[in-house]
Amino acid sequence: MDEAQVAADLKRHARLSLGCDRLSDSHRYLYNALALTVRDRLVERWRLTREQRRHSATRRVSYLSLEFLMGRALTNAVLNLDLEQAVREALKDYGCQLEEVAEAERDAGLGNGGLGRLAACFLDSCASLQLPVTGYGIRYEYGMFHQRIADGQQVEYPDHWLRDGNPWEMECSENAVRVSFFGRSEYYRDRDGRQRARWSATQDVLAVPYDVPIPGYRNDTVNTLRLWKSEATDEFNLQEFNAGSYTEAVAEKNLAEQITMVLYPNDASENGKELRLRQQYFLASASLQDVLRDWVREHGDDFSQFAGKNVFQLNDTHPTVAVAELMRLLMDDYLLGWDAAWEITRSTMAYTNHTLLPEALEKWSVGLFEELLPRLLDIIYEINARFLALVAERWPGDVARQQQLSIIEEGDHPQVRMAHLAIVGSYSVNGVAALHTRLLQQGLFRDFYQLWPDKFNNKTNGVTPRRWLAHCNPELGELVTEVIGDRWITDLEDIARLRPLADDYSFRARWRKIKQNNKQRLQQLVQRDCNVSFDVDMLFDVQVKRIHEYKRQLLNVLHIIHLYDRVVRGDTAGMQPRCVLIGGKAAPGYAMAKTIIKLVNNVARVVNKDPRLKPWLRVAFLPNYRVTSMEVICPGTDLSEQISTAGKEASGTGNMKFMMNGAATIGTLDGANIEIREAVGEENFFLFGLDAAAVVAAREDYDPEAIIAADKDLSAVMKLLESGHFNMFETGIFDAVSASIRSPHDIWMTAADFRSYITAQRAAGTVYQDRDAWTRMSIYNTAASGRFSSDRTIIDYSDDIWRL
Ligand code: 7GP
Repeated sequence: MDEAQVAADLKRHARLSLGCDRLSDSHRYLYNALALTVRDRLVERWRLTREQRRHSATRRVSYLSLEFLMGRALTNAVLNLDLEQAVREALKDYGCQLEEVAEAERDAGLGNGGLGRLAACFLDSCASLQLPVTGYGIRYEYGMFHQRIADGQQVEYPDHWLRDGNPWEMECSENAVRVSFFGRSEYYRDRDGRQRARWSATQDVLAVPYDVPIPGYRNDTVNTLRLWKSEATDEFNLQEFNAGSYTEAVAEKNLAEQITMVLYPNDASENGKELRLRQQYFLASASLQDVLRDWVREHGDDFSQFAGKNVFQLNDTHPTVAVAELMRLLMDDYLLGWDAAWEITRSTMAYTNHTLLPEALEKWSVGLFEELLPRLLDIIYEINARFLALVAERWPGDVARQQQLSIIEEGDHPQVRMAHLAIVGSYSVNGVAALHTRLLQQGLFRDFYQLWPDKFNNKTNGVTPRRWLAHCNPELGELVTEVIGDRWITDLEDIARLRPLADDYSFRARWRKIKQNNKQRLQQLVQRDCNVSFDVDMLFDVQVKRIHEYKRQLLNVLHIIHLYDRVVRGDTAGMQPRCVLIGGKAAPGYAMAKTIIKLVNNVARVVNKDPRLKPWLRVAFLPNYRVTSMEVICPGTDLSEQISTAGKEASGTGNMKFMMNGAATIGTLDGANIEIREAVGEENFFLFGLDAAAVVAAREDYDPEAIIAADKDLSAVMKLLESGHFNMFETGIFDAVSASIRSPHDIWMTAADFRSYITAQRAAGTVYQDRDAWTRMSIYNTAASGRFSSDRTIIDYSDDIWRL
């Protein structure tokens, strides 16, 4: 029935909503008409979901995140609403495939990497589990930059993703709120003689919400992602206009709109820029005001039940100023006393940490805070004073301990430590994989853990099996459904039932055929975007993720150079031919990461143009890696590279997507790799390298020069790298790279893990040559991926932290 209706709606939207009569020229119009057709089916369910929630007594969760890396929405909605048949049918009238039309959608790239994509997977799981969770984020006008490669180097282009409009957002200007900056704190006594504070002489901007529907999987639930856009307030220009300063007035408007103009493209590194702090406060304040306004609408100004009905999950420290902002709103606007406000704050805030890297731990200069958010700094000081009194009680006379734990880092340039504010102001602190949480407890947040052991908990990450298997790998998904039913889509643990089928010859053959088809798709992408010919009969070895030294793309390159060296020397006995794909963006200011991209490209050029290498090795760097490329990459991958220095990758989530799609992992004992290996069994995982404890121990007297000298393969690789073989007319460009490998201070320990990495790579190549053994391993990986569904993660959050 809906089939005819979808077709009719599509026509109507094309004609009436978009006013176009020729759709054939570009898929753009057709895409828009289809998006509106699908959206119609979301809107009613959306309203009903909101309606039901209003009348339910359960707690609601606000997931606060500066990043939501959503990717495309159309195909996801089509899958979750079960509209595929109807849509395909309707598109026949236009002689179009759904896949072609879907290509017209730009990725919503409102995030950098793992942290932002995790937030997106969480939203899908919350809606699919019908949990009352609202995402709160920023509607960046420019998302993650577009990466092009010119002469082997990364060049950044702005991503004006909203240029052609966004059919998935609904502006709700009636729910706009004001957010203040600058000004000063003022203290006064109210009529009852109580001391009160207010923030005066502020400069305000408007926060306007844009709501994005988040459909659950075939369950009629539609949750909300509310993204805030900054705008100038209406009165902003009155005085200036009256004074005749038209241009100044308009300039001020720009200033207000700057706040949500661009996503900061730094992954796991903090950056200290004033505009970034403005973004953080803007999100925190607007979202809290939104929740409080809803509360007051229902309950008046009685906040006694508020904490039982609300949770704010802070996605890393980025939105942590919310701790102080909730205190301010409750005290200054709703006139609660400190103790009542604090009780509410510390029982509604929960904090997730996503990294141990010290450079990513946010600190804001006290001076900046004082200027931009004076009232909030007052509150932070007060929180800190009370907290330090507690520390003094617990460890009497231990001044050093007080300094270590203080929210304020003293010194010539005092700083606000946002992680400390997050821990002190919340009732739950979680890491994102077992090892990561342990390292938080024993290392980074040790003293806090001693103080409040019960606050700390682990929530191992997961990814949504809808996007990351059902949607991106339909052939495999259908095979799985054919043999075990479709329950896995909403209960991924059920996919374990595939395991025995690994013994079935004909099942293995079908499995292999699907992998070949997916490799074909990937091969086409690489041909189109890299102009490199991959061969689907070779092993596809893939590393895609942000470029960072700790992730050690460099170690991967050393392996490539080693293979090159072997082939050139004629040492190819037993060698497995492979195609290596590397992709990812470097933060624009991260010179070493950019040099690594250049190195990958230069090595690829030398390898690919040498006819001797053709039967053995092909190398490509994929430009502009993003969610949509991963949807083609992970189904077509044989070997997943998860090779970070142990103790540095908090969890990893790409590792889970590859596993789900039947890739084997070569990896270190880091992040969720450890749990992946446990789940699939050590015989189905290519382990190498030092573990986290050994990394720390080895650092004591680390001597990479000695390691290089003792290893003739590594010596040969270094020699090639340093001879200029990969940078003939670009003298010296890789000096910093080789210097870092040779440095006794190389904290990434690249040389230390080289030998065991090469050995593990050889083992993987050998297993691959036994097609049946490899296919079994592939099936086992998919079958063991049940734990890594974000549904499981969200159920854990819901049970232990949110208590929904
Ligand atoms: C990432 C971690 O690096 C990654 O290991 C983890 O899987 C992911 O978060 C999700 O938990 N961190 C970031 O993307 C990031 O920006 C800085 O961290 C705070």
